[in-house]
Order: sequence, then structure tokens, then C-alpha cells
Amino acid sequence: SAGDSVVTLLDYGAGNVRSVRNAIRHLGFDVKDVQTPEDILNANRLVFPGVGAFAAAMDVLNKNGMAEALCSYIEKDRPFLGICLGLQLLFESSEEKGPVKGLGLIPGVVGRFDSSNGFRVPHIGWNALQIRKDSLILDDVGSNHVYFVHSYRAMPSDENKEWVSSSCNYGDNFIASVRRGNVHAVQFHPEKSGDVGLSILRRFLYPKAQLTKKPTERKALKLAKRVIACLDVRTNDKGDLVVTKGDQYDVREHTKENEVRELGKPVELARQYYKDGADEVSFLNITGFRDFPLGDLPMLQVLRYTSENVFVPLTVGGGIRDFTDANGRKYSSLEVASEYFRCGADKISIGSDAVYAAEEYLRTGVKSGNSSLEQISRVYGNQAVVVSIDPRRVYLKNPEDVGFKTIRVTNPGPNGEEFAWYQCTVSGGREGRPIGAYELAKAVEELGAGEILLNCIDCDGQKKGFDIDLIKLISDAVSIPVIASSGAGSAEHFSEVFRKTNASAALAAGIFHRKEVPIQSVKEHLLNEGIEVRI
Ligand code: 1PR
Repeated sequence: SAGDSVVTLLDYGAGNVRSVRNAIRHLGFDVKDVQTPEDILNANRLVFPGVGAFAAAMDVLNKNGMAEALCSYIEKDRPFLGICLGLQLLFESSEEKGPVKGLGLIPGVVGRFDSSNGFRVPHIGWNALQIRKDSLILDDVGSNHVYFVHSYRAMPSDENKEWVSSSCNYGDNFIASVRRGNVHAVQFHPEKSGDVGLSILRRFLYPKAQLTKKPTERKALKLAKRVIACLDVRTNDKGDLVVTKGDQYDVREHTKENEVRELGKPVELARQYYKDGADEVSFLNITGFRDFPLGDLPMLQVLRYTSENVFVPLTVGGGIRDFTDANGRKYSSLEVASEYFRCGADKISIGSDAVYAAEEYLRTGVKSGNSSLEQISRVYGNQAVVVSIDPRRVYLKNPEDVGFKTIRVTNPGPNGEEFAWYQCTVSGGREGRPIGAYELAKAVEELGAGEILLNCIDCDGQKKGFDIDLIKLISDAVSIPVIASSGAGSAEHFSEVFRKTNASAALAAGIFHRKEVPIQSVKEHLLNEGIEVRI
């Protein structure tokens, strides 16, 4: 019947479920949105991709009778797939801003990861599963990694053991998925887990399909180090949105015309990198600091098109701040971010505005709660907020010469200087600010950043390797994940940064755009070096 090709989606409008929709459509189904509790009761298959905070989600479900409908749907053993918060809400309660009561279908409490034992929180990235029982939808997963992004998790116990179908190791051995009959829920994001993720969704949507041979199991391993492809995007002088790439942030060709360097089209390159095995794709709208991004409809269009068939996490940055347009209409940074999320971004990245927020926080010692960083992380969760740091190395003869954190450099400066500090910049490196990368990183962690994208202007585009001194300094200073960026020139540079620092991911642009070092060869090299990666 017609209903056979329809998936009912419970979306209460709290974040990016565009990728879930795209993945369902990609697999040949239409999506019907839940409007009333009856839509839940009448569903053939219900997908519940919970996003945002636990309490806010329960509020919405309780207010309009959805909670009751959900419980009755699940108790009747109707086909259900909960994703991320859609798993957590099935438990009795959560400690997130709580305790907050959940739907109470599964015994157990959802608690926060403990970051005191060296595991960074949020748990962001690709991790392997320990399959505990026949879980049907996980039959193709085997030793492949799936993508997680969360700070809270439920733990297996005697009371819930009939539910737990797989677990994952990250400090704790937490619940990665549950299954009872036709009811499934997963803590990770199948819609962001590449081909493996699509196979999970396919098995849920086509439960009667021929079973392939079960993959061999292997014991769950560590969180994989991520390899990220970055696309610096801006309009060229003709007004088209293009991928560009700078040398130390200078993106103009040194010709008579002085034109913007062009290395490809954003949507095409993003698709290519997804196929090549990139663990994430980042778009940085590098002129966002002066051109308002909501006026920049092409960027939103790039996100929409990309998310149609790129099933790994997408980050977008550039121009996230409050803005008043020429007509005096005010836009908040939260509106800008919301629009990016609606168009398919999983994370947004803040550069300049985070520097101003950190400066104010350090000056006043109070969290105003009003910065874009604080507002966006309050609404969407800190796992959705990346802070991009653009520091420049400043050599010093004497470490007492500045009031910022200094380091002894591995390679002395041009005049034999043995020390340096890393000065933060805004507006794409155009203006230096009175704050160091170290001070900024610690401040933005407190203000709610979930991850740090650590660039280095001196190394950008130079292909001489990452700035190990800087990355070590910052990744040891914070307990959120740090993405190393700027300077990759070979596969060996990736193993070096993972061996010598606590970076969780490494990002490159130029070598991928110029096809000098394929993503696959970076992964293979890391694997040969004994570094956990997603293959
Ligand atoms: O300040 O919130 O509007 O955000 C602006 C964003 O744009 C920031 O994230 C900032 O890093 C970025 N940006 C601004 N100007 C430039 C530029 O290049 N002129 N690009 C720029 C940042 C650095 C990386 C680059 C790595 C790896 N580019 O994105 O991809 O350095 O490059 P490599 O592998 O080729 O060495 P806001």
C-alpha cells in the first residue's frame, strides 16, 4: 500500500534533522511529519531523531500529548527507531540540567560522561561497537566505526539487559543501542555514519530484506582520530561562490589581476571528499566577517545541496554574530546559526565573535550569557558549537615580555628567539587582538564551546607540517576535543600530530584540493602507524 513507502518523522524543531530526512529519502522513502499524537499511533514506521537538551524535548512531548502516544506506540511493539536523544528519552530520567523525568520505558538513568579520567567530553567522533545480542539493524556494522556526538549516556545494568544490543567504550562502557522486538534506538548517528550508517537505516526500513553474511566481530576499539577536509569558501570577483585556499590567509593570486584563487566548486568538492573517506567536511565562509551570511543565500544553498548526499558531519563557519542589515532589521547570531542548522549543518564554527566574547569574559570575570557562543550552545548544546582560533606566532626573547601564556619553541625564531606566544586574530587574520590562543581556548571552553578548530596563520598553506608546539599547548589546556589545522603537506604530518599531541582530529585543505595527498592514503598511513582511524 502507499503507506509502505512512508516513514513518519517526529521532529519537534530543535535542530538539524535535515540529514535524517535526506538519508530516508536517499533510501527510497517519503517522509511524513508528525503533527498530532494520532500521527504517531497511525505510523507504519516511526523515526525519532531527538536533538537539543533532554528537558526541552520532554517539555515538548509532554505538552501536546506526544509522550503518551509514543509510549503506547512503543508498548505495542510497532517499528520504531530513536536516534541520540531519541534513545536517551526512553530511559527513566536524565541528569542533564536535572534530574528530569524521561518516558520511563527502559530502566536506567542517563548521566554525564566523566571527563576527569582523560576522556574528552563531548564524546565526538567515530567509535566501534561491541555487539551484545542480535540487533538486526546492526548486522552489517561489524568492526566499522559509527559517528557519535554527545555528553550524556546511559549505562548497561541487570535491569535493562534485555534491551541492550550494543555498547561502546569511551571511559565507560555505555549503551550504544537498544532493541526489543521492533523497537530500536541508537546513541550514535546513522545518518552521519557514511555507508555503514545508511546500511543501519536500510535494515530498519527494509527489515525483511535478505540478510547478508554477518560480519566478523572484533573487540571494540578506541575512538578513531578524525581526518577532516576543509573548504574555505568565498565569492570570486564575478560573484560565484568558490573554494579558495590561502597562503598564510592570503587568497589572492599574485598576478596583475590579483584574482581570488579558485580550487573548485564547494558542493562538488564536498561530495568528492565524502566519497574519498573524509570523516567530516567543514565549510568556512571566510568573508563572513564583512558580508552577512543570511544575505549570502548561496552558502545556505551549498549546505542544502551538500547534505542531500554527504552523510558525515558538516560544519559551517563564518559571520556568526549579531547583525543589523541596511534596512535596520536586526538579526541575532542565534538566528544565523539556526538557519545554518536548518540547511544541514551539524555544527557551526565561530571565529571573531568568540574572541570578543572571551576578551569580555576575561575582563569582567562574569559570563554575560549574551555572547553568540553562549546563546547557541545553550539552545543547541555545546557539541554543536566549534570555536575557530586563528592565531599568529609572536617570537619573544624573554617570556616575561607579555602577559600571556608563552612557550619555549622547538625551532628558534629568525633572531634566535627561544620563546613565543600565540596572538589571536579576528576578521580572517587582519587584526591582532590582546589575547593569546591559550587564554582564548580556556575561556571559550568555559563559555560553552564543544570543540576547538585550531588554525595557525604562520603554517597555513605552507605544507611544512602542523605547529606541534601550539597544538600541544592547546590540546593539553582544555578537555574538549581539539582539531589540529594548518600546514599539512604529507600523510606523515598527520601521524606526527597524533603522536606528539592530544589532538582528536586533523584538518587539511590545500593538499586535498590540489590532489597531492589523497584522504585514503592519509588513512592508510595512520593505520600502518597503529593509529585508530575509520577505514
Ligand atoms: O570570524 O566567525 O567570521 O569566521 C571566519 C572563519 O573563516 C574563521 O574560521 C577563519 O579561520 C576563516 N578564515 C578567515 N579568513 C581566512 C583566510 O584564509 N583568509 N580561513 C580563513 C581559514 C584556515 C583553515 C585552512 C587550514 C588548512 N583558513 O581553514 O583550511 O589552515 O589549510 P592547509 O591544509 O592548506 O594548510 P568569523
